[in-house]
Amino acid sequence: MTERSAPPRRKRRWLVLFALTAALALVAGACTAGDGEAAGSYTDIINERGLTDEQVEAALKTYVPSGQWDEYVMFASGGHSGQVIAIGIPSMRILKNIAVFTPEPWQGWGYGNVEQMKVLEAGNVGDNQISWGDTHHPALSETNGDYDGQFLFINDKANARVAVIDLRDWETKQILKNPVSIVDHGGTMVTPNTEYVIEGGQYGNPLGWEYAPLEEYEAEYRGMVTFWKFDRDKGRIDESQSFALELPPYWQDLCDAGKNVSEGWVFCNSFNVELAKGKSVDGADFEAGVSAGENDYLHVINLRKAEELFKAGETIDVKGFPVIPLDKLIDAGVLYFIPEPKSPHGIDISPGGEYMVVSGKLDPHVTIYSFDKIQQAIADKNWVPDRYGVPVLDFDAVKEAQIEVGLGPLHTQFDDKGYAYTSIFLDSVVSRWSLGPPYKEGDEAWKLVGRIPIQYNVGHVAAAEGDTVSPDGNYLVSLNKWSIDRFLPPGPLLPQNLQLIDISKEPINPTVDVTGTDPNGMQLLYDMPMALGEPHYAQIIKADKLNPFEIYPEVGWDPATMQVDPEAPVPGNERVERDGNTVHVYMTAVRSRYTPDRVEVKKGDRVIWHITNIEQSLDATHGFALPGYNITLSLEPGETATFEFTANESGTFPFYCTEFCSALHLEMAGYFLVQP
Ligand code: RUQ
Ligand code: CUA
Repeated sequence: MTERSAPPRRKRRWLVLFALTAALALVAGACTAGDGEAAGSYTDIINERGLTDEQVEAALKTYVPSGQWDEYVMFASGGHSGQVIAIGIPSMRILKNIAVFTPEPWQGWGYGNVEQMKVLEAGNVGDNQISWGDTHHPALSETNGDYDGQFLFINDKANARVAVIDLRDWETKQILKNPVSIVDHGGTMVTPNTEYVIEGGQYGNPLGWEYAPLEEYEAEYRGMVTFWKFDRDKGRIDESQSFALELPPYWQDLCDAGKNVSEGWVFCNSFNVELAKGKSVDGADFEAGVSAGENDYLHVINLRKAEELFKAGETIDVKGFPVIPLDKLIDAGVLYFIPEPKSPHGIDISPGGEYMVVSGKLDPHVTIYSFDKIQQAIADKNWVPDRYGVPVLDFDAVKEAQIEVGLGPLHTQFDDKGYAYTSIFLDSVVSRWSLGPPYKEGDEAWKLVGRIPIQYNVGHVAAAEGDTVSPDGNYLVSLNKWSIDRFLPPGPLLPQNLQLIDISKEPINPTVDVTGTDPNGMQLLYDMPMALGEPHYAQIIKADKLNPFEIYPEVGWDPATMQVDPEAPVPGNERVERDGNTVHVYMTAVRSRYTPDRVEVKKGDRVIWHITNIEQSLDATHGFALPGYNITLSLEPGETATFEFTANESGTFPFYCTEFCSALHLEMAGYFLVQP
């Protein structure tokens, strides 16, 4: 086997910056002076392609030369694909589609590998196998409110499930089905030290989604938020330490965890305080019924007190899962509401935890609440109870500011300069506005300072580390729902459009007009078609915080346990053993052969097949495909895997390696023979 040296480990940001500066200088020279040998050719290219100065600048800011790495990695939800998509920034190159809720053949995810099948099967609903997900909100693990690069969580809205991905190998390790709700939305978010992974609900259902007619909505239906306890040492959610809260059947939407001054509190918005039941019951469809009222409620949750109730056993049992009932939450001061104007969406906490920002989908403002004022209103008992008895805090007492940002505001991110960025769906812009003290003081506070057009209909925005305690600024990605005319049309199903925006510069003017567009210092850099599903949210982490394995640490590594499997086949102990009607295969893979390369069984035998890739070279991955049996594996260097099946079809089945691993890759094959 040939060895090759590993490329340098550290990200070479200074190199990229140097290359960028040098290239800019060259182009500047080419455009202005027009002299020098190479200079003329740049001008020719620019002229031939008809590029403007701004387009050239955008190209230079996003170009990452061959062999160099991106400064940031964005983990975007994969929407309907049920996966997570990792994208380098600023190049916008896809690095990996991490298989999560949906079987994925290249990674061999869910095609026979016993440990992977267990992870996927844990996400089944009753007897129904669920082989897709609607991923919405990825959440990187945090330490002291900052991304630590260790784990990634993601929810499946369609079936109310959460998954845990280990960022040592970027593989899914755990999937959990929420026992309380059949649909979720407000997940996943983490508390500042990843003690809990938050999963909020969405459409109300009776607890455990038992049957109840819609006429009994008010009495029988409920909302929920679940707190999954994360065990960082094990790298798994600990179900036995997890619990949920019973909430009124207002459609809980997004959640965010408090941080710094508001650590220990959790905030979730909602949008069916009207308790609309649909046309069949109310005479009004959900669209009209759910948006009929002036206000919905921001849910303010004291997580520490909720945890105390859980530990004291103040719970009811729903499908074997502990749920703290609503009356106990009210009595113990766990739950408060705050009115939110006009079909709210989004809840985002400022970096220092002082402010809670919500948007009204039908209101042109963002509304900002103060955590101090919320605490004061609670202390003053400045509330009236809602129909379920939950205290509704006085809006004016807790409001800090309202800023007009445009039509259809949704989600907000933050930068390092005291600005917030709100996606504006209907106007198709991202609005930049300034925060109040301690970020900006006096006249500079609470002001709209920029509106950059995007193409088109933005949902979430993601800024570099833009929801942590220390945002980076630099870049923002607008995750647009419609692309319309941006790309060559691949038939009527168009890709989503992820647009990269430079937010590193200060605004030029102090204020802008809310009816117009004025990027005012922001610059659109790049359009990336996303053709795998609808990425909802994304998080952008500095690449040098990630420290993945280059190869598995030892030969025989089991990614399920993140340890060496003592039973893993290794060179010298390869064999085929029969035990009654069960045949055990112990196989190794290395360039360019399987040992053994012939396995013979009888029809009806149970086959338990172990393979170790004994390679220790970077990127020396082997595949394993068994035709006719729906089995495909990806065996990364050092990895061991086991698959099981019943040899129910007799015949001759050549198996082969599916990764072009060497010059003799086609020879990496063997025969599986099933005697009739
Ligand atoms: S929210 S539809 Cu993230 Cu705007 Cu889900
Ligand atoms: Cu191993 Cu191709």
